[in-house]
Amino acid sequence: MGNSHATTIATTPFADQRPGTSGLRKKVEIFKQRHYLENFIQSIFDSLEGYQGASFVVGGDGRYYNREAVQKILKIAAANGVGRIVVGQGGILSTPAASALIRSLNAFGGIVLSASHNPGGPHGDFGVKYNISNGGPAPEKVTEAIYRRTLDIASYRIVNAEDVDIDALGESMIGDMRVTVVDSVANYKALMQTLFDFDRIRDAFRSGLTFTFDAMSAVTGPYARALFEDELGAQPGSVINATPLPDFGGRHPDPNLVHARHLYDLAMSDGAPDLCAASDGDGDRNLIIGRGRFVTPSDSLAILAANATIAPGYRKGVAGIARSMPTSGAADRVAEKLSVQLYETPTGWKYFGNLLDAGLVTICGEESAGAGSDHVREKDGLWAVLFWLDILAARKESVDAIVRRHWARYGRNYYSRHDYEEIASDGAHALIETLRQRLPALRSQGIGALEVATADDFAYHDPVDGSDSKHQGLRVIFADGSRIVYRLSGTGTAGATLRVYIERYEPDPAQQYLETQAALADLVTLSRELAEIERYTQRAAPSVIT
Ligand code: VG1
Ligand code: CO
Repeated sequence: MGNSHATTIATTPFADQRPGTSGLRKKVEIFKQRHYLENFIQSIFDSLEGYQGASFVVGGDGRYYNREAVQKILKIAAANGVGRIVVGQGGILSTPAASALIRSLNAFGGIVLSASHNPGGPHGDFGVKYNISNGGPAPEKVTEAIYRRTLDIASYRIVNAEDVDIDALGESMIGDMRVTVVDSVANYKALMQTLFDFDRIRDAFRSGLTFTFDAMSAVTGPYARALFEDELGAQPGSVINATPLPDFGGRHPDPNLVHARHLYDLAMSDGAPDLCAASDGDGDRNLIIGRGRFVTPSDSLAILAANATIAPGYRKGVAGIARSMPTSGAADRVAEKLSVQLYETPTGWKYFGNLLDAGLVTICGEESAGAGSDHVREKDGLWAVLFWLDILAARKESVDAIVRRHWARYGRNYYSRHDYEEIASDGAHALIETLRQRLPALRSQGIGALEVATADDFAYHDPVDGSDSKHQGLRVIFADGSRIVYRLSGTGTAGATLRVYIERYEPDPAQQYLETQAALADLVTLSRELAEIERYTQRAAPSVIT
């Protein structure tokens, strides 16, 4: 077979939206439209230079349409002159495992199929993300080029060939392109073994550490079984919902206090495991709940950074810490104590890539249940869980004790995010626009008796490549360090989602044990009044509070 089998198919531009924070996410029905996926994949190749003959990685979270999409991508890649594609068995690769594989193989890039924590199934969401050679999400200049191409694409190329068997490990050819099907877990597992003390964690399990990991019927099931049960000796059955299902069993694979409520209830119950954890659809998020103690993602980031040298992979210490702007300032206090730089970036993992590549930061994270390090260029759910297990094994203290000590030492950042989902897009944009206009007045006059230290529309200047990203969220920072941040989601697929992030710092240990919403009540009320949320969204209360 050769490229003689490739045909060029006429098509028309289809783009109605820029790819968001994490690639292109749409309803399955849209992706299944004639030429839709094909157009997007061709637009990716059209935006790249010098990839002919090179290797790419392809895999996804196993959701509905994953397998069909893999086959189409293989045929389009072959027709575009790609040299080799490495596919996870069955089309399965978690987002961090795909990132790791791109790096291990020195691949040109990778295509990751996922809509992350969004629901799956025929009526759910699908997504495509392009990752570059460092293993991370494509930076804005690349996603922008892809988007521009989708506006004027006129044809795509595809090889006429039989589907490739992606379930059997091994090599085959499609046109002139080599296809290698690899074990989805092996490379990732080997990487984790270089970072954490597996013997120590094994001993902890042997000595009775109890653990429940919920894979939420999504991609981490096979990874979690291989790592926690087979390799580390956690009790069989510690990993629940371990089989990836195309519709995630009809649930949202979103490890938060709403969609993983059962895990929270388990952690708060009598006889709860020492650690309860979960990951999302594509395996890049993490949820950490100790017995009787939920750990906010912002606190988790800070605690991992503060304890980093416990893990063999970070024994030399951290070069710097990065967090997304809406993430709480807990990590800032740790960076200060460690005398390392803290970088504040816009929301979305792609902004961490340059900092990691340049060696400026070792650990980074987001309030949205994402944490990771320079081992890959994506956030990594199982990495965070292994890190916690290693810390628990080393410190031989409970999650609760570790968190309390952390607060006593660094202070507590009370933190909550209020989401108003699926609101009308016009109203959402009007709210942001109106508030943006009012920021200068807030800055100079304050709000009632409250002194405003900063009120701005967050902009980021990348210290590595010098690029600027504007309009990354409105923030109102008060003189005492409390903050209210407003931004619109870039990952939703229906209407708009307004996210409101609320934070208050409490240095006094005697005041660190209030219920979170109670501790933030005044700021929550203020957040609604300030932006006239009800008026613009027709909602008196948020749909999700995390
Ligand atoms: C959300 C989170 C953001 C995260 C992004 C992708 O984006 O807020 O922190 O990076 O999802 O995560 P947004 O624009 O909806 O707020 V994932 O697990 O969906 O790749
Ligand atoms: Co995800």
